[in-house]
Amino acid sequence: MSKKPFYITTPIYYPSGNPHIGHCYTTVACDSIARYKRMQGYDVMFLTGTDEHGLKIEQKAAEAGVTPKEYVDGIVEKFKKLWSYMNISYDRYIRTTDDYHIESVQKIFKALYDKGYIYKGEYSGKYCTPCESFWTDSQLDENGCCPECHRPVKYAKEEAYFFKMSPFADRIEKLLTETDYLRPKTRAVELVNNFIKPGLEDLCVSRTTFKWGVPVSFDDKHVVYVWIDALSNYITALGYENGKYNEFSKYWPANVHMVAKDIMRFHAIIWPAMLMALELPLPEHLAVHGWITMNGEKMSKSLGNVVDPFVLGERYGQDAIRYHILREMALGADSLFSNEIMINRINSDLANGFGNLVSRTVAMVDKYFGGTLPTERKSAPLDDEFRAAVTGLLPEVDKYIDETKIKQALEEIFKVVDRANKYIDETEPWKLGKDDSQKARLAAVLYNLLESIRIISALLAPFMPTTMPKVWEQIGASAEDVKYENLGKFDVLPANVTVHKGEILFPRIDVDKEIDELNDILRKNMEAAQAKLSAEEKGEEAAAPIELAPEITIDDFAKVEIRVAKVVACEKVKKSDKLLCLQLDDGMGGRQVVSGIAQYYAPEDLIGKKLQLIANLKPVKLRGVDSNGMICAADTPDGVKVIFVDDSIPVGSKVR
Ligand code: ME8
Repeated sequence: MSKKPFYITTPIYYPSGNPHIGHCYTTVACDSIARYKRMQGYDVMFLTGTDEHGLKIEQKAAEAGVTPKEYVDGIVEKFKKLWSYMNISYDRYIRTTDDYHIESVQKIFKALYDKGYIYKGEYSGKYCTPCESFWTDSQLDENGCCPECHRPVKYAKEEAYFFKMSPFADRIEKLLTETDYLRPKTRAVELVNNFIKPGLEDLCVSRTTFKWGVPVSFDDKHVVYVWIDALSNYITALGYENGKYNEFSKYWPANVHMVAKDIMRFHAIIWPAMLMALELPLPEHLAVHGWITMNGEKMSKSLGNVVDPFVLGERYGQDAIRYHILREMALGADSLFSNEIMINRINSDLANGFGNLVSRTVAMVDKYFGGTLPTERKSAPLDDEFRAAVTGLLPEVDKYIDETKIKQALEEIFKVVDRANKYIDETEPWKLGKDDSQKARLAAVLYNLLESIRIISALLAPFMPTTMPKVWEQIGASAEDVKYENLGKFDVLPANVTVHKGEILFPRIDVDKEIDELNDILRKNMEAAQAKLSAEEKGEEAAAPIELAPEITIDDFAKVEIRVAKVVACEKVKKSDKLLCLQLDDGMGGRQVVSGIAQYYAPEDLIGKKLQLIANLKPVKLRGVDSNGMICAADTPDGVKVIFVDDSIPVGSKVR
């Protein structure tokens, strides 16, 4: 019998800056579960995407001098590039600017209005523009600022549509406290006490103060405000109320929505309320994880404390990064990002633990049997316990994946890695290898080890999809051997299996050297990100890092003769858009200079002005016109600007 399809989603991310390790966590976690479920034979739909509307995007685009769509297009490319780099196997990528999504959102909004769940009212409160959130006074931080990004909030008031939440309060409370919807369930208490018990407040679902959003179809002064637009993505992406896809009945309700705690409330209360109002089935699970934190705060673009996944991936490989973030984060809790923890984890689990198990085993098959195991094998009582430990792994990992507890799944797998390394110590194959009468025993030990590696690597493949096929190559496992059906039993590899020594899977990292280097790189990246942020806040372009030309001596500089000169005549060079021909009084009888500044100055802007002339530059012809020297100008973000000098400085004066 074929299995029920499996549907898993990440949040749709704001394309308001470069994606960082924090975004990677949810996406890599969902990817691993999606891959695991595919391995189990499920028909999987793994959805991710971007949440592209809102005031923040509109403002950023205006600052960058592009349309909001042009702005988000650029960043969406960066997200997609990162997902491809991190081997994210999403099946669908939704953008809330996609026409089909807009069509569905308009219909959903209208349906909720027609059913009487949406009504028109007025909104007032403290508003944080960068976070696009209204906050109550008690939610503000100790300085009266936004509790999320700690920037100032302002009082705001506007006509708006509201979504009536109260009719769903009882059902939502039951959903959170009596079912397995919310994971971890311990978080239900805070939701019930903070939001449901005091009386569910109606939700503001439209805005009139900006335009970059889905227009309300029956009142075009309003655009749909973030949550109805954003949350609907989980169903519009399947074709709900649009003709683009026809998979709603196949995949809905979702099995797992995974999000971080900052958007738990929206997914635990508002999303179920919306679905109840639309009379749609509810998703099975909402898995809420904590934040990847750095220096005590959530890693986030708006705090500038972000770590670039490309920098880490280039140094340690994508799989090591995937493993590290998955292994550190327990469902519901935060996890601290630190280079030390990451490097130690990679060394202990991947280089010394699993990598070493594979390389030692393959090397021993090579050394003692020329790469191919003999079929004659001799078991020992110890083997049974070892085999049981390895074959017992599959149901454990299955269980943790079904509970969306990835950290625990990996912990179980690595317990068996440790068990296998211990089996090597217990059986001492190097001693068996010295004794010809022990060849059959040695073959049995090595075969058991290869079998354990086959099972472990197949179970690790959803988490580290690039490295595991290399392991299969090394241990001589075929695609069939690592199929899910073969992971609960031994004796699957051919009795006379042949191994192939290969590259080191996870090179050991020199901790002291690497930590200094990496801290330095990450610090520089973060400083650049923070400088860019404060420049953006001031509405400026971020300054590119300045790279100086190689050092020169004073004697080198003395070779350059800079003199003050006055422009006495100026005209455009014929058939050139770029060149102006200047006649200069240089205090030495006059000269002609051609300069590439026609795009920035009209001839009359220059006549009568004094400037700096490189007077001893070798003459050249530009577009057939003689040029004797060069005038000094600066490259600025607004184009080239000539360095004019004070009129009181006589022509011919030397500049030094
Ligand atoms: O909230 N640690 O988008 P967003 C762990 N568009 N996860 C992190 C993280 C961190 N430091 N930083 C971000 C939005 N994330 C809305 C969602 S859904 C209908 C709309 C992850 O770009 C985490 O999954 O702010 C969080 O929930 C998500 O990014 C929010 O990303």
